[in-house]
Amino acid sequence: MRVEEEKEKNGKQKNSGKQIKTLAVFDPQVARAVAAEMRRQQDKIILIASENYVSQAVLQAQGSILTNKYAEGYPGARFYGGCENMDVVEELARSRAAALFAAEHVNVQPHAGAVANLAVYLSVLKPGDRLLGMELAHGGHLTHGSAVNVSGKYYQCFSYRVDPRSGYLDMDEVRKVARRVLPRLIIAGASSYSRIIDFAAFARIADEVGALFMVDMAHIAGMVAVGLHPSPVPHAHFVTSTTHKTLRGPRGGMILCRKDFARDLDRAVFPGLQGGPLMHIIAAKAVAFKEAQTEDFYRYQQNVLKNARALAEELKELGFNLVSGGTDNHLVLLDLRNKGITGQEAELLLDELGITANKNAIPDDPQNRLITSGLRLGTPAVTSRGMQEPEMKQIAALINTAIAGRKDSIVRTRVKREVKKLVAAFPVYQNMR
Ligand code: DSN
Repeated sequence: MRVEEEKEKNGKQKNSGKQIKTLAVFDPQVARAVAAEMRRQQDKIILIASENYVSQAVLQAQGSILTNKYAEGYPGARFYGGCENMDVVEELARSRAAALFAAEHVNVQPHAGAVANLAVYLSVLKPGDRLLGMELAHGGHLTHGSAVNVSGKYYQCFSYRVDPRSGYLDMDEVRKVARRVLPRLIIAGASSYSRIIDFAAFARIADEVGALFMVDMAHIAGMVAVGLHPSPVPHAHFVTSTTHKTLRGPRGGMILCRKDFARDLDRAVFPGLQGGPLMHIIAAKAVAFKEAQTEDFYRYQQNVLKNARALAEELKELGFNLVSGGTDNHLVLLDLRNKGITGQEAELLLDELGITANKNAIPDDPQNRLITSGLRLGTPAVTSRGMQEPEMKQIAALINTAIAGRKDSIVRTRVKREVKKLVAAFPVYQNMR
């Protein structure tokens, strides 16, 4: 044992006569960056609504030798020999996701959420067809028809917006736009919308105008998995998601769809858009789906929601304006205009003090999208490290103090110190180097 440890320390192991060098020995530059990132993730309060900390089991699967295997095709129908173990892994991922979300068909191969969305478009749209999604500047996503994205270049894209006064989606307005545009595909789903989306109402509108209906549930997938957010699956022809946000799996995408669309959808993913699937990531997805079936995961999602409400309430008490006035999910969107600071300034200031969040456009933002008037905050990551409502209140107070006292170096030092104390009490990846 001691000898093994010694070898490991030297970063060298003997294997069939070949010397295997660890990352630290072979590439200290990359190793140092990874170690520094580990410290950053430990030492900062991460409030980026789309980020999380995966479990060691997910990390292990993701870092496994499955990365060595080509497995183009699908279980039972591969283009390479030696895929028997890949079939096991992909079947596990597919069947677990199907059970978790009560889906008729699942494709776990998309490398990312963006690819998942594009695969749906490729499977049911022709170039030039009309697509209707939520406006990016009102909380939608780049891949839902933004002019700078392939979706906006290959299809005719239209968008609906939130009500500027309430900050809520107005389904009468969505219906009006849909009736005017007559899209082939309607997309619901957002990256900075803090309210429940009425998927049934969207489905009725899609039905009325003869459109297909897709939901991108990337942000809310974890809550949907445990039934703490209404599921889009019964209402939509397609549901896409990433697996790394509230779902707390590896970085990647997936698609759920109805049986009738399965064949074309699978073909759109492979060979339409991708070649070999990332089997190590698919293994990690399988692990994450298993985790999502546990009681612990249910409690985790409950806490994500409780924490977001506590953060929102406390920030309101402290005089912050919240777009839509609050939250029903894992995120809060602050309108910073009454605080005399832009989103960009707030992001930089807070990160310097140890709180990481992202600047974000608010509906009809007077600032451009690199500056913005908003800040998006989310609770998935801090909840994964065990923080609860008292800590959310503390974080709200730290944000307030930092912004109010940003010109005072004594205040800034005090905030930094308190952040340090807080993160030290909630370690991440203990005992890992
Ligand atoms: N970039 C992600 C987010 O932060 O919401 C969405 O893809």
